[in-house]
Amino acid sequence: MILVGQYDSPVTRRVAVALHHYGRPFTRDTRSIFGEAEAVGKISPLTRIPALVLDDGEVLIDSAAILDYLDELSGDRALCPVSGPSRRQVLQMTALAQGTLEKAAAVVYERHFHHAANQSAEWLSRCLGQARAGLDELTRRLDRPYACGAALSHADVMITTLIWYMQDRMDEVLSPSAHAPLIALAQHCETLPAFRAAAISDFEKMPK
Ligand SMILES: N[C@@H](CCC(=O)N[C@@H](CS)C(=O)NCC(=O)O)C(=O)O
Repeated sequence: MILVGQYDSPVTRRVAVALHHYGRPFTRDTRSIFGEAEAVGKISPLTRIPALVLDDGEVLIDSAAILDYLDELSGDRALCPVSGPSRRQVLQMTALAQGTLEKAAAVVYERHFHHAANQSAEWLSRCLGQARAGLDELTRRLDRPYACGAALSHADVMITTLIWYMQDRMDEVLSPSAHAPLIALAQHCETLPAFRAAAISDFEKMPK
């Protein structure tokens, strides 16, 4: 399998963490969605990452859909319960973290692609508010020691990669006090082998 995407993309890194957690060997295609958009677009039709190229050449896109496939292969080791309230809890926490990321990314892209004078203050304010609300709600719903109780799940992975993104790109909504439990969870997860194996190299970062 080939994982397409750089690890400063939290949704790409979450797939990488799961691959390592499940012990699935893979290689990487780290070409940039911005600098090498044409090449990435030939693999991933929306020119988005992650994409996972399977050994027979089939290409899977979208982190949730990719993880659904990997979970199916992994049986009891899956980072999401197969059914019931615990599955809903993991899926909802993961969706909350992923939605928070989307709002944070909207802010980052607005600032990156528009000069200050052309940025929409109204849009930025809305997205920042939504991102802050996402972090507040994630903090409120934490069911420790992990995000959804006793077992590591996709929610922990998404929260951890989200926290890195917030700290690296726009820590104005991440509060060291109000969101301390989320930050502590991410710090703990970063020490786990699957996360360490998916460490972010300096080269794979969006130009500032
Ligand atoms: N829902 C998708 C989101 C994928 C996504 O937005 N990836 C970003 C990188 S974090 C991307 O490719 N952005 C470039 C673009 O949308 O043009 C997933 O979970 O895989």
